[in-house]
Parts: sequence; structure tokens; C-alpha cells
Amino acid sequence: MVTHTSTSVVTIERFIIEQERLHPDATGELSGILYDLALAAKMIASKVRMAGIADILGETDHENVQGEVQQKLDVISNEIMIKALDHGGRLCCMASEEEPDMIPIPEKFKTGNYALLFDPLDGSSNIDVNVPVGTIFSIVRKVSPGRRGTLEDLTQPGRRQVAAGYVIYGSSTMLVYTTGQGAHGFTLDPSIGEFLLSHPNIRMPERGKFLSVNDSYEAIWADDVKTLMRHYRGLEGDRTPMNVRYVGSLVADFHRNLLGGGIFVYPANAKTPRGKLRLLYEANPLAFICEQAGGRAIDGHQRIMDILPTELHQRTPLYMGSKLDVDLAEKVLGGHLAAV
Ligand code: P6P
Repeated sequence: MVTHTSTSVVTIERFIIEQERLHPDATGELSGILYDLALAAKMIASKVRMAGIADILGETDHENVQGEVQQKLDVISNEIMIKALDHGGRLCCMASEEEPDMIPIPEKFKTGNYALLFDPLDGSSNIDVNVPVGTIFSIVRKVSPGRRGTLEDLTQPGRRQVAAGYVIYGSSTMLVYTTGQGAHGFTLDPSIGEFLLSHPNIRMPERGKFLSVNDSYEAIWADDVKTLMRHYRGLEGDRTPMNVRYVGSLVADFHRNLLGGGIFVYPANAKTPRGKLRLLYEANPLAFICEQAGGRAIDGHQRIMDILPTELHQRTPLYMGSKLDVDLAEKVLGGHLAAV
């Protein structure tokens, strides 16, 4: 495990190298991808910070594959991610929430042994009102034959991730990532343009203070979900009531719960019977970080990272956060604590 005195200034680049040394057979390819992602994060951060000034606020006149109107910053962030990562020779292909199909590596560039999936700017509907938004990424090893990646590389279960992370563009810009050796947070110092280690070995409190849920869907939840919410609110069972904190921006809600303890819940409902959040580039990467910090992430019945994907943009119900709060969800939704 990494330990640092509080006075040491550790840049993300130095930390990545130290982590690489934990793997004697490492080739440096994964480290290179993480460097490129840190650069992309700085570039997106500067665009997000400028949004109120430069004319990049607001909506474009087209929709993405999700049927959502694309915000201008969505498009810009998506372009930044692709351009920062497509020429390093470490990826065989990519996938983005903003793109309907697999993003191939241009013929003129070398390909590599990893695939990258990302949501370039999650929560972007909040941009115009200055609510924190985020970038989420997931990295898996290439498994398909041949030089160029295929959908087979992109639709792997979350347990095959080799790295995952997110950037939150909030009161400060933070990058949190894991390579399976714990979850670590870096805060951008804009005066020197460096991400500095600020939250080594993040541990999520076993029981949370915060419940993050949009209960405007209560009327179309299944009965067991309604029962579970009664438990979280202290109306049933013996749990002390949780404080509801819901921003409507997944990265912001997850980040608060990661550091302070809590659970993020987006159940299936009659409107979104398979859930709203996307498995491959939202639920899986955050689930990896959550588990590395001692939390849990399920779809109501099974571990998120065990779900076998069948399509690129598939959705999933999501119960993710402090271990004991997810355990309670598993019990109630499994019928072990049905409504009395
Ligand atoms: P609702 C943002 O659009 C997003 O994808 C996540 O960032 C957020 O957690 C969720 O949707 C909010 O959805 O239905 O509560 O507005």
C-alpha cells in the first residue's frame, strides 16, 4: 500500500510510476494511458471553468445515442478525450457515451493492448447552473485477436477492468483512480497545472450518512424498492434515518458518498425498467473504485462488476456505496426483509 508523509508533494505522474513499480512485468503502457487521461482532464477542466465566459454554454442542435440533447461542452469534452488518447499507441479501440458505435484507432496510428471506455462529461445538463460535472473512464485489456479492437474488447464484465477513475469538476478539480491497489485522489493545483496527491488510500465509511436518490420516481418504483427507502429513512427497521443529498450529477453524488459515507441509489422503475445509468462507462468504473475503497455496488441482486454485458450502451439499476447500506439493499430487494 502507498504511504506518504503529509508534507510530501507527489504529482500524479510520480504516483503512477510508483504504482507501476508494484508490477515488475509492467510495460508502461497502462501508465501512458493514465498520463494521457490526466492531460485530457486538465484540458476539459479549463473548458468547464471557462464555460461561463466563452460561448460554449448551452445546447447543440443534435442528440446523442442516448436520445439526450448534447450540450456544447459534451461535444468538446468528447473530442478532447478522443484526440488525447487516440495516437499514443496503447489502445486498440475506445467507446464513449457520446458515440453510437466503437471508436476505432485511426489507421495512421499504432494500436496497443488496452481498450478505453468513457463518459466525457457526465451530468452535463447541470453545466449551465454551475453544478459539478464529471468525466468517468474504464480501462480493460484487449482480448480480441488481431491488431485492431472490436466490440468484444469493449463489452467485458467490470471485474476485468485493470484501471478506472473519474474527474470531478467541482469547487476544485479532482481525479480519483484505481489500478486495483486502492483508490487514490489527486487535486489539480491550477497555479502549476499539476494533479497533486491529496487523498491517498481512500476508505469509504462502512455505514453512510447520506442517501442519494431521486424519489420523484417513487410512484413507479417496485414495492420492495419503496420498502428499502423506508428502511433508509428510518420509517421501518432499525436504521437511523439518513440525510438525503441528491445533486443529479452522478460523479458529484458518488464523490461525496465515497469520502463521507453514503449510498447512491438509482433503481429500475416503470420509465427505465433496466435502470438509467450505463453499465460500461458509469456503473463499472465507479463500482471498481467503490469496492477498492471498501464499499459495494450491486444492481439489486448481483455485483455490478459481475454483470456480463450484451451491448455497448446498456443500462443497469445501481445501488452503490457504504458496505452495510448496500448489504441492507441486498436483503430487502432479495425479499429477506420484506415489508411487514
Ligand atoms: P435523474 C445525469 O444526466 C445522469 O446521467 C447522472 O449524472 C445522474 O446521476 C442521473 O442522470 C440523474 O438522473 O433521473 O435523477 O435526473
